Amino acid sequence: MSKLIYVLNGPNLNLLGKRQPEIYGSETLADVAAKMQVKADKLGIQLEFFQSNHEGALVDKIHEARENAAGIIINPAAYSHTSVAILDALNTFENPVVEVHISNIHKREAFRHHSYVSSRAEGVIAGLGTLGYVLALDYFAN
Ligand code: DHK
Repeated sequence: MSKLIYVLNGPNLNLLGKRQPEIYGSETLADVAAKMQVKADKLGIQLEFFQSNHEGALVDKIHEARENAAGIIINPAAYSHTSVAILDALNTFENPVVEVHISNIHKREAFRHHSYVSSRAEGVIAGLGTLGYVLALDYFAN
């Protein structure tokens, strides 16, 4: 059976493509999902996509991932910088986690420089635009 990877996106990423395109680019989240799916098909990986603007909904999805996912690719968005709840949920997940940020959070405001999730993630990809999500799939293929 092929590996199942959960791709989780946090608040405001439903507006990708419309929201501050000078920072986050012009692709929509559906475009990102489509290009990840093309890559995942080549790698024999199955994907489950989920986006929510709600912290608890993301926690619930991480709990679901505990039951069946071989890994998680997560862009927690603003919750990266605030959410102990998402960190705690990821700490209950036993398989690898890759954190993705579209922008380089270290080049931006100081409050974005710290991510709670980074202390749990096997790796962090930041600043490579939406390519970061596709590169995270390569990690899981290896
Ligand atoms: C997305 C967000 O929505 C911000 O809150 C983060 C992240 C950065 C990104 O670059 O993908 O600070």
